[in-house]
Amino acid sequence: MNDEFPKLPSNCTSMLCKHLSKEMFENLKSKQTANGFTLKNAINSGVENIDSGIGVYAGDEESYTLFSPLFNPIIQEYHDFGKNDTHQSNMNPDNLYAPNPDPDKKYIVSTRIRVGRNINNIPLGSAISKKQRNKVEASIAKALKTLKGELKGDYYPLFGMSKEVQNKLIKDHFLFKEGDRFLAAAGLNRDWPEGRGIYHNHNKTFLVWINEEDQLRIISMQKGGNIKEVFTRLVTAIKSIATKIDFSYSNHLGYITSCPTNLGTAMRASVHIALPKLSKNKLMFHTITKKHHLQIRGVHGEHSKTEGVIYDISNQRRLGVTEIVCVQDMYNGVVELIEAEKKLSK
Ligand code: ADP
Ligand code: DAR
Repeated sequence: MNDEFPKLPSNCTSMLCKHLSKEMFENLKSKQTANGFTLKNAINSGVENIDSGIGVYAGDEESYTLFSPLFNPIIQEYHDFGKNDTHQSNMNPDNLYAPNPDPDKKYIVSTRIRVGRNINNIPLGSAISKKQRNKVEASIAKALKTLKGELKGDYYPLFGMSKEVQNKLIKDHFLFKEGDRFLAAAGLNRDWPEGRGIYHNHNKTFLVWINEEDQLRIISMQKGGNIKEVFTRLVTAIKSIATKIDFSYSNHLGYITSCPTNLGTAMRASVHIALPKLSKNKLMFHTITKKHHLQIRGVHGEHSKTEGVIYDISNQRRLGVTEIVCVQDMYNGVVELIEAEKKLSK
């Protein structure tokens, strides 16, 4: 991409296209962060992928202040969070009301709650060097090896992993997919697969992705709808890992992440849920998900298509709300979706 304002087609609906003006581009294009990250680096994913929803990534915490004329309106629009707002964290499971909404296992196939984390004072994935990324991998893997009890497990580097093992882990929803074009255009896939990998316990209810979109994705997941059990396991793991690794955090933006949609709690709490009747009543379906600030994804993650009548339903809000609110948003929405599904089945 050259020094000129990027060619963004009129049908581009990303937040980048909506908020990047020619004047803003001219004012910011010659600036760079201490890690050499530029505006052009930050917007390249949205320029190359005009079907992006957002289209921007940060290369370090400084990106969010240096390029704030672009990031602030995107953060405001996505999270309803202003430039002078502060973020609060609350991960106390006692504050979560979430008795299993599907004890008969008729609707919820599985529950997964994840957070993104990055190491303080290290560039994010879009600006990190190969040497830094390999050091990040080694330090996180070393910290994970100290985990005990249910969290005890092993680290499996992507480098050297057989395609058969890798593809099975992806198919079974445990491992990130490969070759994501949005991440690639953001510089997040450089030197792939070196420095990337997955840690998991014996029964794969606790997993950690290393150096995908963020330096850590800490994940708790299991079959069924025991959302509180999944959340409690995740919080226990986060607290244990935090004794070994200093996470990048600010009072304004919470946990710092590559994508602005993950700032704050960096938490996505999701269920895979079968909704055969609601799938035919889109208005009712989307009215309920909108009311509870929920997002609908396909069962193979972001940008994937829904398979049959099973949907990935998760919280949309991550910044300016606590971790409890993220999970409560998802829980309350799932309760209402199940009620609506039951009514439509009568
Ligand atoms: P992320 O949640 O990390 O932002 P994705 O939406 O791409 O990333 O999902 C990553 C993987 O996690 C995908 O394989 C997806 O199918 C799986 N996944 C997400 N939610 C659930 C769930 N509730 N149960 C099982 N797998 C899930
Ligand atoms: N490809 C980006 C994704 C934005 C939100 N999802 C993340 N960060 N995984 C887009 O702009 O669509």
